[in-house]
Amino acid sequence: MTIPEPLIKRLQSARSVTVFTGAGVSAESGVPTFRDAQTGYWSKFRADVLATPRAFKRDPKLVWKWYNWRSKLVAAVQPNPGHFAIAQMESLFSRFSLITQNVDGLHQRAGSKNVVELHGNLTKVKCFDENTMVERWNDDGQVPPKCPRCGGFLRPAVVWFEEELPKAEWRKAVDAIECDLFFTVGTSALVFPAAALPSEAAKMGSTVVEVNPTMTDFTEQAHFHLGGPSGEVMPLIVEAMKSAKTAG
Ligand code: BV8
Repeated sequence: MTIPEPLIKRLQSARSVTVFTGAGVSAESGVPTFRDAQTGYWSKFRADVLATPRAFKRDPKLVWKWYNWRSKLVAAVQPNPGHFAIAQMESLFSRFSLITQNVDGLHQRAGSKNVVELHGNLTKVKCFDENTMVERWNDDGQVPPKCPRCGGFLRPAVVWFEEELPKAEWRKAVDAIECDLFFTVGTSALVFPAAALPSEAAKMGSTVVEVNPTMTDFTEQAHFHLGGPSGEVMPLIVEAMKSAKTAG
């Protein structure tokens, strides 16, 4: 794959860049996406069965065990070249924002410093009743474990369906959509309100680049569609940027 010349020119002149990522960025690390039929989480589990507060109230043990399985899977994998390239982009532009829907923490493990996690983080835990983060608890074998303060159930610190997104993170995402270049990488753009960000960016006049091996509901609105895996495309973007800088 080659990066189109007009995009290289935009990269050269860009001062503000935002990268918005979804599960596709972690696919090459071996983390299942949600919708890819052959591996998607949802192909085995239904979101409404496992990723809502009602599901947790109905069967806290099932939901806790599913997230525990996912957090072990994520701990056992490594970031891929796509994560590392995005981490490098942080220092290539005077204003850079990374907004992710992913809850796997792989951007941080690849070296990205300012990661806006719109949907929380699978490796963190909070009290279901108090909605406060919990760092340490007595692992007495109870599933789910209990909050050391109030005795309520602990839950993963992710945003479930029908839960509001964290206000501060959402504010940061909205502030980042007006930029020179907005990359939407590895997302089907189907889960709202996050999925609205790429089209809002295009409406604000940002040049929007979609990186995805397949077309999505958003593709026709993108100024550029780079049809390849992020682990291959994002390093090419960084390479094009660096060679453009050295060429002066
Ligand atoms: C909200 C964390 C206000 C948990 C996630 C009815 C009632 C209530 C709400 C709604 C409703 N109808 C609609 C809604 C809104 C709802 C929603 O959008 N539902 C959808 C299903 C229609 N949204 C919400 O509920 C949100 N909150 O609206 O609050 C409110 C409050 C109360 C009542 C009403 C409204 C909260 C949504 C957050 C859900 N949490 N994750 C967990 O992980 O378990 S969502 C989860 O799914 C992800 O975070 C992500 O956002 C989404 C998956 O999307 P993608 O990341 O794009 O992944 P996907 O598999 O879909 O696509 C992967 C892509 O990668 C593909 O395009 C593929 O081609 C590509 N790819 C594959 N390989 C590669 C690749 N790309 C590049 N390189 C590769 N190698």
